[in-house]
Amino acid sequence: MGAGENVKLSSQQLTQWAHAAGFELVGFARAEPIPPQALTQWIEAGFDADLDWMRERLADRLDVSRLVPNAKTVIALACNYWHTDAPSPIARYARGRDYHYTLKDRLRALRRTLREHAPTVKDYGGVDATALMEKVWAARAGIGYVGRNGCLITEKFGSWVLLAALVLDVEVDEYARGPQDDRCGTCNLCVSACPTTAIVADATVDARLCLSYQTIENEAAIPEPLRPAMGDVVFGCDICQDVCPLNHTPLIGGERFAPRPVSNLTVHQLAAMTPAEYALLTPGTPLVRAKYDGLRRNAAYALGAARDASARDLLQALANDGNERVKEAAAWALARLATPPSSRGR
Ligand code: B12
Ligand code: SF4
Ligand code: SF4
Repeated sequence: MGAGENVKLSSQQLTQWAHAAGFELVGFARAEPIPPQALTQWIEAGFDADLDWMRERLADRLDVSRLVPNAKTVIALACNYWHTDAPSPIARYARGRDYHYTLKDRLRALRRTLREHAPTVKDYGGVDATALMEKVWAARAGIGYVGRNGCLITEKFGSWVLLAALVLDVEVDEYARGPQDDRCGTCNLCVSACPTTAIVADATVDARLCLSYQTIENEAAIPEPLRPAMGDVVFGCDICQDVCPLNHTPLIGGERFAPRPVSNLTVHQLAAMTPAEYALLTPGTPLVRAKYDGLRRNAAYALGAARDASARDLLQALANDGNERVKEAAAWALARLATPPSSRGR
């Protein structure tokens, strides 16, 4: 079985295997090229900030047959990760074990079963930092649609899903007819709630303005105009998902997404974290991407954004920190404590 042979895999069988591997949602799309403008316009506008790897494999992203010769099918896969409404300055996806591990484990299990039954099938799969446009494949495979807030929204779990995709060089017997119906309608709640106006058009997020990018990816100082929006945001941002009415009946996700103790820390506690606490609380979570100093830098900005006067002593200590980024953030926060909010409340 595989390229060249006219054999089709059963989508029902593959769905069962994917469910057994731990994926809640499964869909099938034909591996047709993606219209380039879905990605090139975004990059040309500079919305990719300094995510250079988005440009580097542009051609592969748009045509999966460059990844798997004679690619016929893309299986889109999703896991529900929602757990709790308890407030935390850490975005939901990052409160537990790093989802990359969980989804990769599940993908490995699915591939293992596939190989047992169809050993000659060639595949390419991955989670997040691969050359696959996961939201486009999820939409094409009928798992949901890309909402105005730029997230893939599903009927069952809202947008509280994380995605993976697997390209095969064999057809399946049934494909989705395309994205689910757009249910955003005239709603604009995400656009008005975004504190930095990062949703610049329908389904289009300018990463440069997005607090998710700024708090996770940007190692340099966060641009000054964005800092006042960081009051409750230290790592990642869920604001445009929290306000979404399609997210208001969430279901609890699997144990492997359960929040860990680090998600109970307040902004103040995150800013005051010692290296020993960091070493105890963050390994295995996505927070390690920001590293110790990145988390404290973000938390210092957040204290300043909230004009938290009770943090003055802590900020004064951080303003003498050994790390330049933490120092700069603490100095900005202290200066902000000394200035009253403007008439716009910032
Ligand atoms: C770059 C990136 C970011 C950037 C840009 C965000 C964005 N909206 O694209 C930044 C750093 C800001 C970011 C933030 C977040 N991210 Co992110 N990110 C990615 C990444 C690596 C690439 C996405 C991408 O290519 N964007 C570029 C744009 C141009 O492509 P696009 O998003 O697909 O959008 C176009 C198409 O969808 C097209 N379109 C719409 N419908 C259809 C239908 C069809 C058929 C076609 C052809 C096209 C099409 O219209 C859009 C505009 O042109 C993906 C992983 C991956 N490999 O795909 C994760 C991913 C999108 N991120 C994810 C998550 C969880 C987040 C955050 C929620 C994290 C957080 N809590 O802080 C935020 C959400 C911010 C937001 N409102 O979008 C999840 C999203 C899950 C979901 N339910 O959507 C992904 C899929 C990772 C994963 N494996 O689960 N992210
Ligand atoms: S994640 Fe936050 S900053 Fe980014 S678009 Fe959504 S609300 Fe705006
Ligand atoms: S908040 Fe409203 S407009 Fe935004 S994604 Fe949800 S339904 Fe769509």
